[in-house]
Amino acid sequence: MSLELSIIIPAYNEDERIENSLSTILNYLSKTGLNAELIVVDDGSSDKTAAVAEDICSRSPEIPSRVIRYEENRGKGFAVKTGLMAATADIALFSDADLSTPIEEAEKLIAPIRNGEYDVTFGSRALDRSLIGTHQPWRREQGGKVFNLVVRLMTGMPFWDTQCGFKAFDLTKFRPLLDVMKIDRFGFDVEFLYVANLRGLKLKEIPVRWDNDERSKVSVIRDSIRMFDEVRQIRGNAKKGIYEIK
Ligand SMILES: Nc1nc2c(ncn2[C@@H]2O[C@H](COP(=O)(O)OP(=O)(O)O)[C@@H](O)[C@H]2O)c(=O)[nH]1
Ligand SMILES: [Mg+2]
Repeated sequence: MSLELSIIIPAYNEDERIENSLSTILNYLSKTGLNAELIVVDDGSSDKTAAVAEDICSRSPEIPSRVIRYEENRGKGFAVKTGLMAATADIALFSDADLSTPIEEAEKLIAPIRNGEYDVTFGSRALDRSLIGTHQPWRREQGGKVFNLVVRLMTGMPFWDTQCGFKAFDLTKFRPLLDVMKIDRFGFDVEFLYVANLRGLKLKEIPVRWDNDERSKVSVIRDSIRMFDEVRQIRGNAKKGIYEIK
């Protein structure tokens, strides 16, 4: 039977959280019979992330899995792109390593791609707030709203939450676009959606559950400044025509 799905987990210093998350995903795959591979991308962690991931994966030899590791921390965007390039199924899903969106929500994103309705589907915490169990800290939540407003104004995209760490792709259509992607850190989601939209792919923002894990790796000040700068770069690149088909 051919592979239906590649699940990609970008991971930076996740040796505390990843064991539980990977076990949950592997159990979900066994239970549902979904024919998927699991790809963990260790983004230059200084802890035991890769070793822990390899150990958990080796306990489920019936499920194809791989841990990709590089030495230098390059950012979540770089990690996700590395995973998408390595994926061998036609549909890929990436998820944050803490499974703040439970893996059971995967079907909501995958089904519309499988049936050809959409090419990129992405989780949203803005469309149905009743699905949020544990909220992000107030400061992060407000920051997220401001960020999304800026994204709407600067890119003209009609979405309410570009940053949820749960997104799926029809790789037959999305993989060729990876060549023009420039953003390696947390602004990469905006670039993904911007370029996909520009190139005529069909995008759908889908409400998903979210139970925030407080052990965030995001530094509010440093990463927010970088993210706004990355959105500015995306706009600059768009004006220069970098994202157009050559
Ligand atoms: N902070 C951070 N996360 C990274 C990086 N590279 C990959 N990641 C992964 O990106 C995801 C970010 O999740 P998390 O820290 O929980 O962010 P939050 O839930 O938005 O606060 C996790 O899966 C991280 O392991 C990086 O350079 N920095
Ligand atoms: Mg998190």
